[in-house]
Amino acid sequence: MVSWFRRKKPDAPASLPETQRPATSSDTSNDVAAAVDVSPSAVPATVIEPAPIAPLQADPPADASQAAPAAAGKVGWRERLRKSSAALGLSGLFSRHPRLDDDLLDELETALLTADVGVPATTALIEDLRKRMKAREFGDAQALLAALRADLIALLAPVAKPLQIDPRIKPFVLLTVGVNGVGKTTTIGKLARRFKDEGHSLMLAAGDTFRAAAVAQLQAWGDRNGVQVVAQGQNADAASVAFDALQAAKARGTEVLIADTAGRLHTQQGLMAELGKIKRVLQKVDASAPHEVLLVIDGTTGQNALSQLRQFHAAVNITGLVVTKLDGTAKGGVVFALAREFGIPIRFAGIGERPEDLRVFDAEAFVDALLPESLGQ
Ligand SMILES: Nc1nc2c(ncn2[C@@H]2O[C@H](COP(=O)(O)OP(=O)(O)O)[C@@H](O)[C@H]2O)c(=O)[nH]1
Ligand SMILES: [Mg+2]
Repeated sequence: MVSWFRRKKPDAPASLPETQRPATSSDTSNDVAAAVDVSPSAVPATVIEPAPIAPLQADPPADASQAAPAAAGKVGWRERLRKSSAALGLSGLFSRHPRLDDDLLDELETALLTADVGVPATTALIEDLRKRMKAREFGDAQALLAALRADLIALLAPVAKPLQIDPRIKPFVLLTVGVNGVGKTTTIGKLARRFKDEGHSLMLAAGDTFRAAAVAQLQAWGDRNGVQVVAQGQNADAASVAFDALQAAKARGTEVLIADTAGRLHTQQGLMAELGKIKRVLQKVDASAPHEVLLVIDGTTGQNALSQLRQFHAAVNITGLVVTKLDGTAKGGVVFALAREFGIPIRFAGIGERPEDLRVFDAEAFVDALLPESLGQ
């Protein structure tokens, strides 16, 4: 399936025309443009070197346990997604309705809607099962459950596309966006750990200059993983932090640069304008940057995730998703709604707060974690 967003040019302009942008004091696009045109040294950034600076690894670590995120199997998913599977409540449902009839489908429909799978995806799933049930395709409820599993996996398969770091692009720039509190900074910390374990050299840019704590939080993750963090003070211009970081990463031959951003500014429009500006300023250093724009979505927000994706996509052309907090929600079904409505790749799933709790999104493992164990998966 060719996703519609892929047909967009990577350098498509941000959807907000300049005239709509609020003239807040923090909106200093002209200042940034000026700063960009003069020597970059005019915008001093602090490159915070972690102490001690860990040597950049050329080879993957010998200790396989460090590669836990990728290696961990389906059991981990099931344990962590207990709340979501409780929401689907399918085990109980099938024992209450052992007969293949409309009551079973009605209750299944309610279960899917409750888990925030959304009306269009739920309707499509139920209609498919109803047609096949009428055609006597299923011998028993267990067969219907197996068909549901296959349908759910088919819905997610087109978006289960892992992020590939193109080694020809140096630095490969990841811009991380999303509303406040969704888990952007935590995800960046987990990604830093993952990329280090994979042997990549990397740098982080503290682009959430709106909150002082956000810079400190990113620096803590950088220290923990021996990764350099480029930061300026609080209220610094986020675009100039990103610009400095990309210049520094380029000068050092760093392989991956991950930029954090604010999730809240004085206004929502101001935030979208700032993100668009960060993207344009990065493109002054490398016309192909950012190479991945990751929208981080909190899995507990339910259907609101769809409108967040719509807004951020209009501003910065989202190329991948991270759905976090799937361990703590009964609304993980929103993943199906996102897949059906947008077709944008889901790169990672956050299923806990530990560094190893960021998993490459795996459609089968996710679906099996939601379904009763009786399927034997
Ligand atoms: N349970 C759980 N908590 C998470 C996950 N990802 C992030 N968090 C927590 O969500 C809170 C907000 O995260 P933060 O990274 O600061 O969000 P940001 O504002 O988007 O940068 C923190 O307490 C994180 O520990 C996850 O996958 N599972
Ligand atoms: Mg943050």
